[in-house]
Order: sequence, then structure tokens, then C-alpha cells
Amino acid sequence: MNIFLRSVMVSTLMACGITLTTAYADDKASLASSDYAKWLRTPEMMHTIDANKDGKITKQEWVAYQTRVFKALDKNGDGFLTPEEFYGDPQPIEFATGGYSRSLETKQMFGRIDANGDGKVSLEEYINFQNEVFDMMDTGKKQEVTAGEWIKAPGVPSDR
Ligand SMILES: [Ca+2]
Ligand SMILES: [Ca+2]
Repeated sequence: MNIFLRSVMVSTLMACGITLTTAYADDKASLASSDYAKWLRTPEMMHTIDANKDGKITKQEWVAYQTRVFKALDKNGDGFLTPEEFYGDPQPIEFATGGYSRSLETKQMFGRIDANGDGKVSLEEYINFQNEVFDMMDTGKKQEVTAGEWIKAPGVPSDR
């Protein structure tokens, strides 16, 4: 193999490595700056999810809330969300803001949450995804999100 070919191969491999790293970082960053995160991190949504109204959202409150959302979206109650149920005919979730419902019930979010790519979302996949969102907000790593952590995203819309 000549030196030119070898250097092309090395730079190709390096480029692949860089692409993989960037894709991972992009994923986290794009979640933080997504419409979904913006519509989630409003005072209205915090108040709704904070079941005991102590100004903090514990992991337990978060999982309880997201389980209710999952059940509301699972219209036929079979334990899985299909594309039709998730974004085919988007309906406002009764116990969420309109903005939150709209930003969740999209094809893009479905693809992101369907971790094994089988075209349906199980409760486990849904909660795993939402726990990533929780961990992103839980900057103090105390398994709870304070009002300060919740509302610190830039460009939070005030509309409901
Ligand atoms: Ca609470
Ligand atoms: Ca279903």
C-alpha cells in the first residue's frame, strides 16, 4: 500500500471517530435546545408536575407524571404507542399545556423515543427517554429538579 492510500485511510478513520463524537454531543445539545425542552420548562408545566407543590420535582413525581402522559397517549391501552396514537392525530393532553402537547406529539420525538426502532414505543422506552430529560435538568444530581433548574432554559415561551 502506498503512503498516499494509507494517509487517506487514516484520515477517513479519524473523520468517522469525530463524526460519532459530534453526533452524540449534538444529540444532548439538540435535546436541550429542542421545542420539547422549551415547552416543558415553563412555570405552568412545573406546577402541574410538582404534585405535592413544594417547588421541587422529584424523580418520583416526574415518573408518575410521565406515566400518566403515556397512558393518555396509549388510546387502545395495549401498553405501546403507535405512530397513529403518538402523532397521527395529535390531541392536547388534558393535564399539560397546549405547547407541551404539540411539541411532544411529533414524528421527530417518536423517532427519538423509539430506542429499538421497531415502530412502537413501550412504557420502558418512554420513561427511559424522559429520565434522560430529567437528568439533563437535574444539574445538582439530587434526583430532584428545583424551580431554578427547571426555568433556566433561554427562550422559554410564556404562552400556554
Ligand atoms: Ca415536588
Ligand atoms: Ca397503543
